[in-house]
Amino acid sequence: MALLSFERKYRVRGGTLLGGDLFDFWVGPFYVGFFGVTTIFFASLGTALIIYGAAIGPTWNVWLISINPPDARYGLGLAPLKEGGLWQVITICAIGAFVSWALRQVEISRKLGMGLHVPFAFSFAIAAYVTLVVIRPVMLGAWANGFPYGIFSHLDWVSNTGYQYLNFHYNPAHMIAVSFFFTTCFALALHGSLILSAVNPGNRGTVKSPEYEDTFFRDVMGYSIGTLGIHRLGLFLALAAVFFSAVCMIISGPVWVLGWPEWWNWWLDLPIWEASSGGSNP
Ligand code: UQ2
Repeated sequence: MALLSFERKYRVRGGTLLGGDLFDFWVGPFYVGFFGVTTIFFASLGTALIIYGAAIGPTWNVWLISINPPDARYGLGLAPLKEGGLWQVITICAIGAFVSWALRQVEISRKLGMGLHVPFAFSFAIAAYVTLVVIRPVMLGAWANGFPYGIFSHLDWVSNTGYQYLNFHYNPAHMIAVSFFFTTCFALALHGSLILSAVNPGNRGTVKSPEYEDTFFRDVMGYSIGTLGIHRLGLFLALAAVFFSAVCMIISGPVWVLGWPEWWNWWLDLPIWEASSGGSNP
């Protein structure tokens, strides 16, 4: 409130995608907008249905509560509410809330005259979720392949789905995703520590400018990626990690149904070995 009394210039009208001026207002610090309303709607309905699902379930133990997808015999059809239908409606609510949130980010970005990098980045997270609960189940022919909404149950799903392919660490896209996750951590550790070293240089030290940051890395390794560059790199690394995570799940089942260690037999099956061994499939 105090902030907004002298920063009114940030509360400009317009930039909306839908609803025009109708929802173009704030409630306290929050921008509402058409997609603020739809976010509240989907999130509230989804949460209420999760609580209802817990109420008709066997436990109130928060670790064990689980809203499960339908049995495989329902295929890609609608299931009765108490037999996976709840999971289906909750999934629709979740996607509705996530997409509404992304579109609300778009409206706010447009309002402020900023790029759409934040909703673009968030859309990768949404796509990863949709990959697991819609795209992969549809490709496999049953909603049963979605993951259950529960704390322990979703962990069990991850473990079971992994062991279904014997050793998931042999999944090539999983390898790439993990490498991007590690590199993301590496880049953020470099960046976070560099910024703090420049801005918080110790007792009576003076705050250092970006030229010092460049100089540090030029002295260390002959190269600085730059203040804008490190953020481009960070965004790329994080989104690549999420993207290859989705790829590693899409190829598990729809593309490759055996154990992932076996996938590497393509190497032994190369025709160049034929004269000496005949490969793994003689
Ligand atoms: C940098 C720079 C920053 C940074 C960091 C670097 C001034 C404030 C961390 C150093 C990063 C490099 C050299 C890229 C490393 C590559 C990978 C794949 C991790 O130069 O410019 O800005 O924060």
